Amino acid sequence: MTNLPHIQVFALGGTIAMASDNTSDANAGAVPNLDAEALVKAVPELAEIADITAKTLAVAASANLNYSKISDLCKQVEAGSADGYVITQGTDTLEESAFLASLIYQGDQPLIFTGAMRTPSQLSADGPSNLYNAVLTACALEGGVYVVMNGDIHDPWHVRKGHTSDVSSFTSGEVGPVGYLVEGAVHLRTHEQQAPLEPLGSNQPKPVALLTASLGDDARLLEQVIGAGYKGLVIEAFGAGHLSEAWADAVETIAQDIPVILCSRCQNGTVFERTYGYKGAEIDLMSRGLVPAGQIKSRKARLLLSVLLADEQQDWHARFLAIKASF
Ligand code: DAS
Repeated sequence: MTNLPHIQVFALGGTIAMASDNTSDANAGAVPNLDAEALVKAVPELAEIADITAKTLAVAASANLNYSKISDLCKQVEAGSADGYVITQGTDTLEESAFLASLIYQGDQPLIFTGAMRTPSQLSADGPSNLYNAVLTACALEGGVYVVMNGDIHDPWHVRKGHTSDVSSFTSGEVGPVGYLVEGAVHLRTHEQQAPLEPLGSNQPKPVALLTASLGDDARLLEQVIGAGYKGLVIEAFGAGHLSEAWADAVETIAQDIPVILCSRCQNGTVFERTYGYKGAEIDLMSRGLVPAGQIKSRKARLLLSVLLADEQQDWHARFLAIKASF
């Protein structure tokens, strides 16, 4: 027993836990194969700041994570007795896992997601420092869900992976990170995190499609959405929320059956609601039943809608608008 905080590390795989499985083939490539114990053992400095326990929940590339894995993770954390939790996973979907956790996690202890842009065997691997910083953050904070990468602390509602290889790939767009780590100390600026949604119980999130508008596309894929069984649709529209006339017509039909959220394929900015009046622009699309997402970005809007639709007794639209207004 020490007086150090107890931090539980849960590993889900990803580049931070990847090495080649094939010693005879130099070109075989990295695969997830390191467990949570190995990740912790590789950073002996952790023993100076926390009493760590480590458990492997998955050894996966993050493209294979899904709602049930993140939901199981949140349940394990809620049932645990550690002072804080660090989740290691692949960076490809880290922004979505952390966001989903921020919607459904009902616990009081901090839940810190991290990963690595470089495998442990690459020069200047960033996994060890990211893990160390994530544990420091879990020790310092009193609650909340955050992403710690490259010395920055991000709110899951804003964070995104913006570069395929740079260690500073994770940014929070116009709002910036909520904090940073330097000289072993956590600096967090005053900010308010969105509260989690009400517990889902046995309700399951509904399938929601995400489609991106692109120049000259004739909407034939869009027309398949309803037949494919989706219960909601998020559109990444051009600019401030604009579609071609062909897409506007197709989407109107879809919006008669299922919720359709209007996002932008731009990285930054708010979806407009009252500026452009041509066919396919935001005013027209709203009159056809589309719901503009404000500043909520498409991948987050998709997960949010999917979870809101889980509870069929509640009005998803009113809840979406309230969240959008508070964001
Ligand atoms: N691109 C890898 C990563 O950064 C793989 C993954 O996301 O699992 O972790």
